[in-house]
This record gives sequence, structure tokens and C-alpha cells, in this order.
Amino acid sequence: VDDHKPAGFEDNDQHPVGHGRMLRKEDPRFVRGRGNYVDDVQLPGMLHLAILRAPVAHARLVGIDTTAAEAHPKVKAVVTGATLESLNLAWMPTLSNDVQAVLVTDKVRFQGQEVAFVVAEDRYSARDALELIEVEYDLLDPVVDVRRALEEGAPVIRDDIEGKTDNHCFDWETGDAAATEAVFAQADVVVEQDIVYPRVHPAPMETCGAVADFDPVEGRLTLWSTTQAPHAHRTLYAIVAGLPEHKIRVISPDIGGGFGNKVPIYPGYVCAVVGSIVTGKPVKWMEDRSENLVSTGFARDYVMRGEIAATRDGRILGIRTHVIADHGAFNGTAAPVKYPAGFFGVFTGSYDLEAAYCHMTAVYTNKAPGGVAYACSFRITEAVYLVERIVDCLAAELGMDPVRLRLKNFIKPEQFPYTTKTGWVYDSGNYEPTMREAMRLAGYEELRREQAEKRARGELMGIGVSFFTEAVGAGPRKHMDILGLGMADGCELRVHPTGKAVVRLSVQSQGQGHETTFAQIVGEELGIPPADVDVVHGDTDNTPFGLGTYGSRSTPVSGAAAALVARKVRDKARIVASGMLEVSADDLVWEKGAFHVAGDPSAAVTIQDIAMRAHGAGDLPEGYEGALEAQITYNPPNLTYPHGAYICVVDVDPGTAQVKVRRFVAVDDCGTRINPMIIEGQIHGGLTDGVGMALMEIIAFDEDGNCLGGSLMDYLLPTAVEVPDWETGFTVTPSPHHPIGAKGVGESATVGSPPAIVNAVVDALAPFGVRHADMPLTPSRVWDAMRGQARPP
Ligand code: PCD
Repeated sequence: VDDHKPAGFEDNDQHPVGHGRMLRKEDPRFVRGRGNYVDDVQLPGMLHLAILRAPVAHARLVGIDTTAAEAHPKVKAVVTGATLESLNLAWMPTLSNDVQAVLVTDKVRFQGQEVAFVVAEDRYSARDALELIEVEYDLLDPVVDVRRALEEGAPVIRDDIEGKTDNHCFDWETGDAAATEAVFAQADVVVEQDIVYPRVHPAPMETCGAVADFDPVEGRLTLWSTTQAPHAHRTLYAIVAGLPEHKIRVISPDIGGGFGNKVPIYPGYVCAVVGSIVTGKPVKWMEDRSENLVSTGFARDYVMRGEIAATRDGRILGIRTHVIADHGAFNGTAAPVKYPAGFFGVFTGSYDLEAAYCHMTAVYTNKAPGGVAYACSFRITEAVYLVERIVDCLAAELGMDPVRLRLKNFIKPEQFPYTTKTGWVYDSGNYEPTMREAMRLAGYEELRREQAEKRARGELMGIGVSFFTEAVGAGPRKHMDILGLGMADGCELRVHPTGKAVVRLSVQSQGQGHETTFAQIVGEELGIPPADVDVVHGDTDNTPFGLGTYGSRSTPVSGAAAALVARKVRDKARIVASGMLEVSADDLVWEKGAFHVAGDPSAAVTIQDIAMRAHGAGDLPEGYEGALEAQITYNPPNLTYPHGAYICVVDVDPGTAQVKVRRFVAVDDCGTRINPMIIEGQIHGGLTDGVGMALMEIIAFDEDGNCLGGSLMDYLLPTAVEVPDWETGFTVTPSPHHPIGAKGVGESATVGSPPAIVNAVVDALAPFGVRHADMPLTPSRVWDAMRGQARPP
């Protein structure tokens, strides 16, 4: 860990924040197999739920016969859309203010859609009974292509929406069209490129599931569920199911990976709740792998046209893009309400431009809903891919080294805070040192020499560069809400008499290590060892309200809350200390874990002394109220903007068109680093995801709307075999508004790596005149690119 430490950044063993070798507190549980996941929940009398899914993509529902299933000896209930309709539960709101069918009532709109469910005594009987349900469908023409969806006369998918006569979902624009046009008109060089970011899936190791336990006597619902946002989900259940919010408890135990997949509310969760209400018993629903891939939130699916304008000597003037966004059958995109295209507005990247403009048309198709932020702060992955690909296209056109082109156009350190041409305010950044550090680690000049030699011999070696700026940590609440819930986070801290503490968070770890890093933050601010701080999360009855974990927002938002709540407790401790040392609170100096009298370090009391005193007999000084505890809600003033420079080296086999990622250098800057080992793990995971997206993963559909990525035999995930030994480094540019200067990092590598890999492959294929090829760069696509036949995406 931390072998490539830049000068001026030292670990300080006295301080838990930044401590390179602090191991994860949660791991003893995980490595012993003692994690507690939703599927581990066993309740007395618990029943099992299975969902019948549509085998076709577009069809009118003619009739359902459930008699045989109901007669199955172990079946307790069979529920169809008609049943839900009678309870007014057949439709539910999506995260983007659309509606989605819980169970089909009128029409099937994507393959794998939920049609009915069975509750039975065991999982196998529930699945067997699904086969006894007879459904009659009247097949309709499916629409899976975005351009076809927009054609006049295309079958209307959302005929449930009153007056709907086409498949148009929304239009959105940002930037200044006229100013951009003017810049383009005067530019020496304009480059255009069609770029597709294919539909991919987060595919977490644990699929989605829930255990619902409705107590009819108390009218209380307890729901264990795989959710990244327990509090937001609770409020939505209250709204959807009409249950009083104080009678709902959402418990999100250990989560086996989220990656954005566990942000939405899926029909299965609602079915589990209905199943428990109907049977009066606890009901468990766990998806299988195919159900997860076919029906839950996909990501990306953007068809983009990128245009870039520059001077002959490589000054970038403007970027323009037109996007057709495929939202599937229901608009289930996870994004703050004001941002229907998420944070795609950061497509201007890390460059100082004169003008930028984007126009987007979103459409409905017969595909699963989603648009979740798969390791991506709301469409930033698409934005970064667009800009980093198009900048490389420009470099090729100008015959300029791609690193040199980037260095020439970076936003300069003195320009921060920097307002982009699309209105985003980047908090801080110092790009050139990060780029140079990546070049140093990679041995960039040497790699170019090696490449020239190999090219001369007919070998296909490619070097790809990407440089990204992300916007992570949504709020602030004045700009951002999801379905009316403002994006802020609560945090609560209590110090016990013996000086141990418990901190309660509104965010929810899915493997990121929050039990460790939040203990480090509190430990740092309060001067007690992280081992003495217990982190509680994932239970709405025991944690303060907040919007949950996605978009790398836990550190920027809840991390700030944790630091500030600890400072608040410290302020209270100061009052207690003033009484103990018999001086005024203003005469006390705080030094790591203790207050001492100014000018007399020997007159000191530790936090532990203070905690005991605060809970002890006798009066406490004036001004001290309540207990040694505090609660806050943190509303971030801005997002945080981490950045990074990635360099990828690939070799392409000229005979088989197989791409091998030989080296990958990633230099990240996420401001103050809380736990370098955890950050390293986050980067390794994200880079691996990046190799998957760039080379292997796609959720494709055939003309009939059949999903072709419904199993891990077809939807290829990367393993240790496909990836190199990652080479990482870092720079530190703190966030000026975050209390400890930290920025998010969880998604950086997924955002930054696909363009580096694709740029490397395109660079390798330069001798064939290739300027672009669409992901995933499977051998067949690379082969086609070498032969100049780009296949339709
Ligand atoms: N950190 C540190 N330092 C800094 C930053 C950070 O240390 N500066 C760390 C923390 O604390 C944590 C981690 O690291 O622990 C991360 O963080 P962030 O960035 O804040 O983030 P979060 O919020 O926590 O998380 C989230 C993310 C996301 S978003 C995703 S996708 C992914 C990531 O995370 N997912 C996951 N990573 C991960 N890992 C794991 N293991 N698992 C998972 O699932 Mo989305 O939107 O949801 O799509």
C-alpha cells in the first residue's frame, strides 16, 4: 500500500485518517462466513415467493388461469395483476416520476416482466407452481432499437399513459446551442464521431431479495431487503402501500455488492410485502441470477454523436453532443429530479472550453427499465466516455500525442472553483501533476518508443490515456431531490461513560468498508481509537434519516456529517473539561484526544476522563445540555470533484483479434484519503469492472426482444484472469468545502477506465486506419474494425 507516495504527503500514525495499514473492521465477520445477508434471514413460519415472468417482450395479456397452481398442496397464495388492481397496488412510482407495473394488468412491455407470483411453503414448490399457471398472450410487434422507437408509426409501448401516441420519453438540453454553433463555425478543425455506450448490468454477486414480515395485530411491517437506501425506501413504501411510515422498519443487513443495482424499488420487494399481508406470514423472495440480469436496473444504453472543435495547434474550443437515451419500458432512471439525464452535463470533462451544448432525446423501448448509476454518479460514466473518446479522435485528426493534447487544454489550478460551460462548479483540482505522475509510473515516453518498434514489426500494441473529473456526493438539497426527498444525510454520535462511542449513519455499506472508515473519521475528530467506535447502519429504526449510498456520496455527504457531529460532541466535551480543570472553556487547547489548559499541557483531561465525568454524579458546568452526544443533518454546499489520470497498454493478437490488457496505471485524486488500503481496493474493483465493460459485457436483444445477456454464460464478467496487476498511484487535492477535505472515490475507476482501454485498442489498430470501435471490444468486433466493417451496435 502507498508505495508511490508523492512528496509532501506523509502518513501519520497518530491519526487514523490516512493510516495506510488500518485493516477493515468488518472483515473478521466476512472471512469467517459470518456475514448476515437477506437470504440468511429465517423466521418461524416463513413462506417463499416466486415470480412468473413474461417470456415475450411485447404482448397484450388476454387471460391468466391460476386454478392448477392454487391447487398445488404447498401453495398458500397466487396473486395476479388483477388482484393488485383491486388493492390499488398494480402500479408503483419509479425513481424518475414515471410509473411501473408491479404485475402486468394490460400488456407485457419487456421480456422478464413480472406477471404473477406464488407464495408457497418452500422455494421449490413456489417455483414448481409457476409452471402450473396458464397465461394467454396476444403478441405485439416489439421495439428494441432506439431509432426505430422514434419512427412514425412505431408501436406505442406506453399506451397506459393517457394520450400517448409515440415512444418519446423526454427531451433535455444543456449548454448554449448558439454560442457553440459560433465556436464550431470558426474552428480550424471539427471532428465528429458516433459513439455507443452499450447497455450493461451491475450484476452484483448477491442478487436482489427481501423478507417481508407484516404483523396484522400491530399493523407493523418489518422488511429485510437488499437496498442501498433504506430510509428512502421506507418513505416510498409508505407512499406506495399506504402504510404509516412509523410502522415500517426497513433493515438492510450485509449487502453482497450493490453497484447501483440496489437503488430502485423493484416489483419483487412490493410483491413480498403483499405476499406477507395476504398470507399473514413472513415471506421471503430471492431472485436468481437470470432474473437479476433480465429484469432489474440496467445501466447506460446511450447512442451518442460527439463533435469537437479545435484550433489547428490543438486548443479545444467546444464540444457538442446529441444523444438518444434508451430508457426501456418504464423510466426507472436513478437521478435527482432536476437532472433527467443525471450528471451527464459534465461531458465537458477536465478541459477549459469556450462553449458546449448537449441535446438529448430519451425513448421508451421493449426492454427492462433502469438507467441505474452502475458505478457511476448518475450518467457521469457516459459523459466521461464521450469526452475522452472524442478528445482522442481529435488527437488522431491533428496527429498530436493524446497526452500532450490533454495537458494543453486542462483547466488550470488557479481557475478553481471552475464553472463549466454547462454550469457545474468544480470545487478543486490540480490536473497536470496527476497526469505527470501517471506518465512517470507508466514510463510513457519509453512505452511510445516500444510501440514504434513493434509497429515496425507489424505487432499491434496500443497505449490509451484517459483523464476524468467526476461530480460525486449529491446534494445539495436545494438543487437535488429524489421523488421529493432532499439529498442530505443525518448522523448521530453517542459517547458512553467509558469513552467508547457509537455512530449511526443514514448511508448503507455494500462492501465499501464503512464500518472502518466512519470509525476512522470519528476517531480522528474525537481522539479515540477507531476500534472504540461502533458504526451502526442499515436499520431505519436505529439510524437517522438520509438518502443512502450511491453516486459515491457516502464520504462527501455522510463522511462530512460524521466529522461535524464528532466536532459537536467535542464542543460539549470542552464544556465538561472546563469544569474539571476549573478554567474557562476558551482557555482550553484541544490536542488529539485531550483538552489541556493553555500554556500548561500537564493540566489535561482525556475524552475518556470527560466521558466518565459527563455521566457521573454532581452538576456539570453551565451551558452543558443533554448527554455527550449529538445529531446533525448535513446538507452539502456542493458536490466534490475527484479526478484521475489512467494509462492502459494493450496488445492485440493480429491473428485472433483478442485484446490483452498488459498494463494499467491509475493515478487517482480523491482529496484527503481516509483509508488508503480501502481506496486501493475500490480502485482495483472499478478497474476490473472497466475491463468488463470495455471488452466483454453487453446486454443485447434480438429482433423479437429476447434478452441475450440473461446468464453469466452470455453476460461475461471479468475475473482475475482477464486483468493485469494494477499499478496505482495518487495525488491529493483536498475538497475546500468538505470538513476533512475528502472527495468520493468508489466509482472513479469504473468511470475512468473504459475510455483508457478503448483508446488503447483504437491506438493499437491505428495502422488499419481505425478511429473508433464500439464497446465491448470482443474479438469479433476488433476483427471487424480491422477489416473496416463496423457492425451496428
Ligand atoms: N474512501 C476513503 N477516502 C476517500 C474516499 C473514500 O477512504 N477520500 C473510502 C470510504 O470511506 C468508503 C469507500 O472508500 O469506504 C468508498 O467511498 P465513497 O467514494 O464515498 O463511496 P460510497 O458512497 O461509500 O460507496 C458507493 C460506491 C458506489 S456508488 C458504487 S456503484 C460501488 C462503490 O461504492 N459499489 C460497491 N464501491 C463498491 N465496493 C463494494 N465492495 N461493493 C459495492 O457494491 Mo453506485 O451509484 O451505487 O452505482
